[in-house]
Formats: sequence, C-alpha cells, structure tokens
Amino acid sequence: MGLKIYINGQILPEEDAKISVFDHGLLYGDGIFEGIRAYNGKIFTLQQHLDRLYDSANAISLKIPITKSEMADAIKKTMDANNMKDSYIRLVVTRGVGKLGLDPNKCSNPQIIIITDTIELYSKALYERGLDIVTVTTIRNHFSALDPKIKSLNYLNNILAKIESIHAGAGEALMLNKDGYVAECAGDNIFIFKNDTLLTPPPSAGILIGITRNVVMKLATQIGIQVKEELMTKCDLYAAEECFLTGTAAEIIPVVKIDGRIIGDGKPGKVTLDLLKKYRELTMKGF
Ligand code: PXG
Repeated sequence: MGLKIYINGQILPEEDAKISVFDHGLLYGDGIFEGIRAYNGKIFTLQQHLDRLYDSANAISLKIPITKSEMADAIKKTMDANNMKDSYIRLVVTRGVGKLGLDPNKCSNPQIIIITDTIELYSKALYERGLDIVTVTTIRNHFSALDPKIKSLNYLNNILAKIESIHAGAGEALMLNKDGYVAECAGDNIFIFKNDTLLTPPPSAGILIGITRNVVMKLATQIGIQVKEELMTKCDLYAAEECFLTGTAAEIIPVVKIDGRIIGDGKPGKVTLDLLKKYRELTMKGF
C-alpha cells in the first residue's frame, strides 16, 4: 500500500502528491526541512524540531502560513493517515510557485509537505561493527555564505561531501570548516571521548545544531560524563579513545576508523554503547 502524503492541509495518495515544476524549492533549493522520528506513536523532541524549522524559515525570510501547533497537528494527522507508529517524518516547506528568477517575492504560496516513511542510513551490522569515515576536501559551508544552522533545501554542500566519501569507500564524510577545524559529517554531528570527557565542536565551528547532539550532551551529563564544546583538528580525532556520530535517523553510530587510523581498540567504545542504550531507552519512554 502506498503512503499518504500531506500537502497544504490535504492528505493525498503518494502518486497524487505532486509539486509544481515552478516551485522555487525545486528551481533554487529555496526552502527548509526537518527530519523527525516517531517511536511507538510518540513524536520524539517535536518542540525542538518545530523551533528549529521556524528559526530556519525566519532566517530565509519565509513566513510559514500555519502556527507551530497547527504544524504539530498536521504531523499527527499524517501519521494517523498512514497508521504508522514508528516513522521518519520528513517535513518540507518550500518557497512555493513563482515566475523564474531568484526573487522570493515572485512566490506567494509556501508549500507544506509532510512525508511519514522509514529511513535506514546505516545497516544494523554497522552499529555493531562501527563506521569507517574519511575527511573530505569539500569544506562545510561558511556561515557567512549559507549558515549550516539553517536546515535548508540546499544540501549540495553535504551531497558533494557524501560523494567523496562514497568514492573513498567510506561510510560517512567528515567535513572541516574553512579554518581546518572539524565541523560535522555530511548528515550527522560528531563526538569524541577522551580523558573522561566527551567533546564535540561548538556551534561556532559552523554546524547544524543537531537535536540528537543536544539530547546526547544532556544524557552524558546525567550519567556523570563531563561534556565540552571545543574546536578540534582531525588529529584530535585520530587520538580519540572513542568516536561516534549523532542524528535523528542515525541516532548514535560508533566510528572505529578515521582516514585509515583505528580509533581506540577498533571496536565501538563503552561510553558510546552506554549512550546508545540510554538514548534508546529515552526514545521508548518519550521526551
Ligand atoms: N548535521 C547535518 C548536516 C544534518 O543534516 C544532523 C547534523 C543531525 O541533526 P539532528 O537534528 O537530526 O540530530 C543532520 C540531520 C533527511 C536527512 O533525509 C536529514 C539529515 C541527515 C540525513 C538525511 O531527512 N539531517
């Protein structure tokens, strides 16, 4: 059975869920999105995702025509229509249909699209074995060009990075910023554990402020692990005892190799696995 898709208040069968070729979301990547998870019928960290979506919209001067609470209702309605308890919710807001030309004022009707589906970024085996990642030559967007805080429909920066990692036969791409400091991976935030401390790049490194990242920082603090946001070089990563990536779809995935260097003993680390366990408990309980 096909999926039911929400577009602007309507629930449509997936084959009828269509957007105009004149939508500036397609023509210019002019729009924003969120990826949200529902576990056992409950939407995880919904408020944080809505806040980030509306902040992204504000940053690109896009007025979302419905309120956050109406958006929350729309998501629930879409989940109900698909009768899905565990899903990956892809929320997209485009600039809408307009004449050719960059000017967003040519568009008047932002399109709100909600897809509830599943996503598997990494296989189950990789969670047990750990991921092999590589530093890529594509640097993360500079915040003065396109701030990585904005979850925009312009994902080519990340896709170019991902292509490099695929060509290298690696599981994910590690992106540095223009100063050579570690920013994040193509689609996940990065953490290392060393000397009893969990370290992750600060927002000023130019990253998407991941919601999973925030949850993991909180969980670590709760279990008595010191957490610091600190600028790091790739050499700092090579010397880590443990490394993992975080994201809504990926949750927490261990990293065991970076640029051919073995991290720790080459197996997913204890702190990583503890945090993954805690994270999974939290997603089951609701947040
Ligand atoms: N950094 C980037 C660049 C991301 O795109 C994260 C970090 C993790 O953020 P959250 O808030 O999820 O902890 C992301 C996550 C998709 C998709 O198709 C979305 C992401 C990554 C991969 C695929 O919806 N965003």
